[in-house]
Amino acid sequence: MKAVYSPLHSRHDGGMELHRGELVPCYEMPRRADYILAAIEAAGLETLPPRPFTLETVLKVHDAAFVTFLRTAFDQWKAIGKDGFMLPSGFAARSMRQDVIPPGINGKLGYYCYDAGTPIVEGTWDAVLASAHCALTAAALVADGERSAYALCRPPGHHAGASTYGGYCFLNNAAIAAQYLRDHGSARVVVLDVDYHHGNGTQDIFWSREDVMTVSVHGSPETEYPFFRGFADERGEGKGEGFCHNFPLPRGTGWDEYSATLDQALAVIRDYAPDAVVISLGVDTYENDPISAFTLGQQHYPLIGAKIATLGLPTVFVQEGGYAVADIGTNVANVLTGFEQATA
Ligand code: OKP
Ligand code: ZN
Repeated sequence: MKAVYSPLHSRHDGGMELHRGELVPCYEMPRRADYILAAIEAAGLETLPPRPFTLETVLKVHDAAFVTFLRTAFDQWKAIGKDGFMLPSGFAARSMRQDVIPPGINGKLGYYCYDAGTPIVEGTWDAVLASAHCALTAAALVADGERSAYALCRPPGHHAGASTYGGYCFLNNAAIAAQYLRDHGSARVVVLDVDYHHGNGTQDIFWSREDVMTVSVHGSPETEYPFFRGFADERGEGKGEGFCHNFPLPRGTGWDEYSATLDQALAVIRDYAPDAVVISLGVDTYENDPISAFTLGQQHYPLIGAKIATLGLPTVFVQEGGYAVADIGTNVANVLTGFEQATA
């Protein structure tokens, strides 16, 4: 399997997040990608740089004003004499107006962002765009006939909605990959999200669409981030009704329950009979993950890859979460090699 990687990810660094009432360095840090790169190279994957792309596909899944905001936010921050990292200090929550986009940067942050854990620094846009280009390149490889490809995306993307960001995510790399596949020969695409956290951004983007099904297996929003999405009764709307499937699981879930649930998710995907699948690949389901509470061990990640391979579909893997930094590379490489061995 080919892997796509850009060193520009490291431009997104230096931010702090509000975590349980304290400002702490972000769990989503550049070293994550360094460990993944080392592990996939050791596992024998060939690594390519991303190709250049226009914003065409990005603008099919994200609002244009939102993309402009992400591109120019730090410049506006500097224009008011600030530096460092930007976090919002007020949100457009219930009872607040959603129809007025604040002209100032502090208002804009709260309008587009929905948590206090997703800082923007000077290099964030460069990293975000490179991350999206990694996903697009992996999708292009698969659209051009590769059985599978892996995008080492950082920052991650699955919490980014059509016009919202949060959860360390800015542009939705998996949604962008899915849209690219739709535009290059796949009539039906599924995004299967196996990150510990619900893929609320991906669900938002495809909520009213029947051509891209979203399926997510995750820690229950009753106790886990993003708290307000990811319940089992969310099924899509309009033309998209019935094309969204959520499988929330309680804290403490281990391999037996997890694998049985993944089997159910795969059965839903088979029924839909897609032409391609995008995997939002988070490995924060790992027992040692510092912000998650499933109990999967290292030995389970090849099995996840092998299960995904049973779909027999062109497959784009897009990196999402995983914060047990020292083991993240091993766990990612294990999914990919498990997939390849089951395919061969
Ligand atoms: C991103 B991904 C605590 C606030 C919540 C957000 C977790 C985002 C996970 N500081 N942090 O799905 O792995
Ligand atoms: Zn996650």
